[in-house]
Amino acid sequence: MPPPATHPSEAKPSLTVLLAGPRGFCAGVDRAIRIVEEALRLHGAPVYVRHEIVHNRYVVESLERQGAVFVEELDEIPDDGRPVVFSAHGVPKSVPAEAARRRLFYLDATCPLVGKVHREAERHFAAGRHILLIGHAGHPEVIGTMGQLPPGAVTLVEDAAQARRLRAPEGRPLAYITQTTLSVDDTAEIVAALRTRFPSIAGPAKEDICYATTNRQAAVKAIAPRCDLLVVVGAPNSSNSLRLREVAERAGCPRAILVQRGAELDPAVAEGCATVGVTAGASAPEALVEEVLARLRTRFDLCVEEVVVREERVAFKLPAALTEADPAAPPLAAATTP
Ligand code: 0K2
Ligand code: SF4
Repeated sequence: MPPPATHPSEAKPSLTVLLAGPRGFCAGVDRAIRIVEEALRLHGAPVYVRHEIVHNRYVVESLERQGAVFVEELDEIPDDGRPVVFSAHGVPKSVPAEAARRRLFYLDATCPLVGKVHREAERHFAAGRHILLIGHAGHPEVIGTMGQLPPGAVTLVEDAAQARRLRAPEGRPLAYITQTTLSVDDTAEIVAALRTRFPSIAGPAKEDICYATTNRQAAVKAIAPRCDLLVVVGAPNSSNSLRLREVAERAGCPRAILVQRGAELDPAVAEGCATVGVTAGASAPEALVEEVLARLRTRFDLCVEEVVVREERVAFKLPAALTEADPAAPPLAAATTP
């Protein structure tokens, strides 16, 4: 039997969707989630996790269903011998110190690229330098990085205006380090301001923004000028996701919005648009991108095109405490340098 004819008035308007690539999970997020899952598999529930393992409610709630218990501080955890995992964003040195004092079994899911910044900070401090950390006040990664060193060793610099009026300690050499999830362009401006004021300041070649943050921003820049609207899938407390929304608007997209998942998106927002861009922060699973596309399909006939600006082949090993605990565990992807 031929399919029923569609009345022209019932046809959905067409909408082109440009999917940014890369988008979504990075190697550090993938590793952090696998650490919690492996800890649950090897040790059973509950496994405590200090802070959201990554800034995404869907991820947190799915781990909770498997037996993870999320806390903000170690004093919320009983001395019951259960494992505790530190989140991907890193922790001040006082946290593993307190865990060791209480003889807790802890697993550190700090991204190795955040750990690299911690070691840079320690190296500068050992060389007698005062450290300027470019980052956002109150963010857990900033708290963790500042907490690698004694109070007063690190000064936070949040923007170029602060860099221009900064009063550095007299007679001390300076160094700068950065949060890993910043805006590439804003950070370049801050670094330029610091280098102008302090020409001998030590630091990385550019900044410490990670490969994943850099690539996701580059992908958004590539599609933003072609889009009438850009949807970022990510959480309001996710630094790298918030940066993607800013990058989209600065790169020429008239409107960019952040949604946590499909249900949050009113598809009417795309009414009158010819092209909508979609991306996802490093902590947002692809299932949530699929939800957003499904939501748009309720109102539009989608033509989806993926625009990939860079391939990523980065993977990080799990901590030895997990891999060596179970010789039957499947082999893990070898770590590669970004
Ligand atoms: O972007 P944020 O640092 O706020 O963190 P998430 O959204 O959880 O993304 C993972 C990055 C963690 C460390 O860099
Ligand atoms: Fe690591 Fe970058 Fe991912 Fe953060 S965003 S977890 S630094 S790879």
